[in-house]
Amino acid sequence: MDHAADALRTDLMTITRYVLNEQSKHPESRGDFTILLSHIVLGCKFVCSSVNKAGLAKLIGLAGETNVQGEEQKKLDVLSNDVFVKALVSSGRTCILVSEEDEEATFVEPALRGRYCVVFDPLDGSSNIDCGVSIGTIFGIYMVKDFTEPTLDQVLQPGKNMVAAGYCMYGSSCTLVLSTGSGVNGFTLDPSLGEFILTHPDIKIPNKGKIYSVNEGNAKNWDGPTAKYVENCKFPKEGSSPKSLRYIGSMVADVHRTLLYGGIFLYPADKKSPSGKLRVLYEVFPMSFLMEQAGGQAFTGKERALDLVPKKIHERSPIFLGSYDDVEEIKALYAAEAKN
Ligand code: FDP
Repeated sequence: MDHAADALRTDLMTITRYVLNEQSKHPESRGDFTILLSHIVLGCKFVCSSVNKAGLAKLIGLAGETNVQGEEQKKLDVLSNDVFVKALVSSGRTCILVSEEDEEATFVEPALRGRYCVVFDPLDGSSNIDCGVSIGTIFGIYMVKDFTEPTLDQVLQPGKNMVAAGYCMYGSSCTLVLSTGSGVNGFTLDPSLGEFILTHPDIKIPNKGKIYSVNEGNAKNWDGPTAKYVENCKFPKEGSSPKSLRYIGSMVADVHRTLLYGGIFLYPADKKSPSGKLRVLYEVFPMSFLMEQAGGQAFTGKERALDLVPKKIHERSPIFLGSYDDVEEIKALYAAEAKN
């Protein structure tokens, strides 16, 4: 790579320019998606700025409430949720919002309604906030034909019906990874410009990776295929090298590394949590959508993750996602178990 040329790069592909370019490929498009995305981007910039100064601005710690998942809400969780809900409603392009932080879906008032449903986790990995580990926002977008009478069925759709998905990671840099259904692109926030610039065009996950990522503290409660898979990662057959273990415990950061370096991220079912931990609509679906768009796979232990049809907005599912060949291995183990 020519770093000197890179440093002098003057033709900046901002996320807005990128989405406008994509929009121009669809002459029938009215720019609604571009407007919606600009409101999501604004939310991400606000949360990024709040995360960066959390310690200084006394944003660390608990807000004193418990959310629908029974988890204590952090001040930053509450703030991020408020910002995203307001940004999405005021875009005038949404009709239903489902947030990890809100028990019920938000139905946007008629005057501000548009044809998109947005499912999101405003600040995922929040147990990592107080120690400064990378956290992120995850979102998925559905489009509905009729938004005059919005109903919950419009968001209780399989993930394969999403029109776009992405996440923004608040880490050593702020990175927004987006797919609108034709590949995956990564944009890094240039704080001096206040703009997300295309830095990771057309991300493709390696077909096989050297890393597995799982909370091994749950191992005693795993089912057979998960236990066998992790055993194979550590003690592979026929002299191949063992995989390295990396687990941050913050889904956005663990999935981001998996997407760039390859390997597999697992949050399986276990005896204590038979449906796993991660939520279908705003964790499993967006990340599975991105993985497939980057050439990887996502599997629930039973089926392709994006084929799942959720019955409730906060439903959970086990998930195995990452490099194509690595996910094939766990699929084979579940298939073998189903046969016996
Ligand atoms: P957190 O509880 O910190 O909000 O679903 C939330 C999540 O983090 C994910 O970001 C993360 O992958 C997972 O939970 C971590 O769970 P464990 O602590 O059980 O490993």
